[in-house]
Amino acid sequence: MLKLFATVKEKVAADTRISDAEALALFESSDLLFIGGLAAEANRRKNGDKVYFNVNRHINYTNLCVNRCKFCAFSKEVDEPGVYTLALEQIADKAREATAAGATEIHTVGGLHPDLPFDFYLQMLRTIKEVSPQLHIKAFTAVEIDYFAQLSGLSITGVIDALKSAGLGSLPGGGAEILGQQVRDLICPEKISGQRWLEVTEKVHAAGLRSNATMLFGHLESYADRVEHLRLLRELQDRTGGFQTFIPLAFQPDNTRVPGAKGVVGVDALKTLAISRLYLDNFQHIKAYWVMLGLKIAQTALCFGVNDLDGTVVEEKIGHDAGADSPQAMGKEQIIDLIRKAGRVPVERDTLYNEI
Ligand code: V47
Ligand code: SF4
Repeated sequence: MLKLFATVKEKVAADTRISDAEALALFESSDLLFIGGLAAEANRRKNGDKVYFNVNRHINYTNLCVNRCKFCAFSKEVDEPGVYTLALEQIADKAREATAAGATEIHTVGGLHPDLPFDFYLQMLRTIKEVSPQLHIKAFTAVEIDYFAQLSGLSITGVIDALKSAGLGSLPGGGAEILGQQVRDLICPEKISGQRWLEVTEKVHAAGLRSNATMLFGHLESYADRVEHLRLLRELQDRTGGFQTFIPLAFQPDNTRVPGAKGVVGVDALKTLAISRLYLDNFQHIKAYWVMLGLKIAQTALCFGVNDLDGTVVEEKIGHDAGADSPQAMGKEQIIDLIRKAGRVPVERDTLYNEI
């Protein structure tokens, strides 16, 4: 083990790639400060002292979903209490509120609605752009893109081109969960396969759109499953260079149906963020999504290789329906304060990491 740690240290110092076996050994180690120190070094070399955040607003257009993933407390069935679908006018109101609050990004995703036509999604994008042409729309996961292709009869590239023409700017990283099929069969058997998620994402990048990648961790997956997930992302990034940011999402267990899953402890969250930074040498940004991590762990993560805190969010539903105990929104000043108090330099960015 000591020899392996020495090798990892040398590799990080020389800015060379760590192997799957080395990543696995880091996950199995309890030397959090060693791993975190190396991740901080790797991050400093890429991003200096800067920590990025943005002013954004989430809009979840519907929670009705034909998929019913077992880890998801957000989705509902047709006649369940609390099921909703936003009208275009409600979406416009939220976009107007976001613009008034200085947002540069709308992040919009939703369930796989059984009846809405593909045209609804195009109109949704046009509606937001009519409210403010400056707003960048980061919308729809690879899972939704695949669903729209089935709905419309278009190819994946046809769907992306239509959405782009209607105002789509980039894609968020959801739907990746754990890419390995064995875990997927347990936690989200109805969702597209990990392989399909990768194929759709490759087509998104080929069409010239950037996207993010996530990993839902802390449920039934093993460390080896996490390493495999990271490997598949690193390989795709080698081919396309289209990923902007990697976001490990800490599983929130309340109201979910994953047997035995208890959620994530702080040490595991920090270790996972740090190993992501070390292994994903071809990702510029690693994000601590404060909604799922809580503010204290998200701030501490800034010393463990993280250089992004996401944004103001405003109306978070997916994590909070599953018991997240973070606030639902953050003010810009609050985020700046969190970053400054970690001794780092806050930088407001737009979705594509242009500094504002
Ligand atoms: O794909 C669902 C996750 C994702 C739970 O790209 C859960 O900038 C934890 O992808 N506990 C959607 N996570 C959110 C997402 C995201 C969020 C913020 C920023 C970006 C970005 C992307 O939420 C889903 C799923 O993996 N999720 N249920 C849960 N109980
Ligand atoms: Fe539907 Fe997405 Fe929830 Fe799965 S995670 S049930 S696809 S809303």
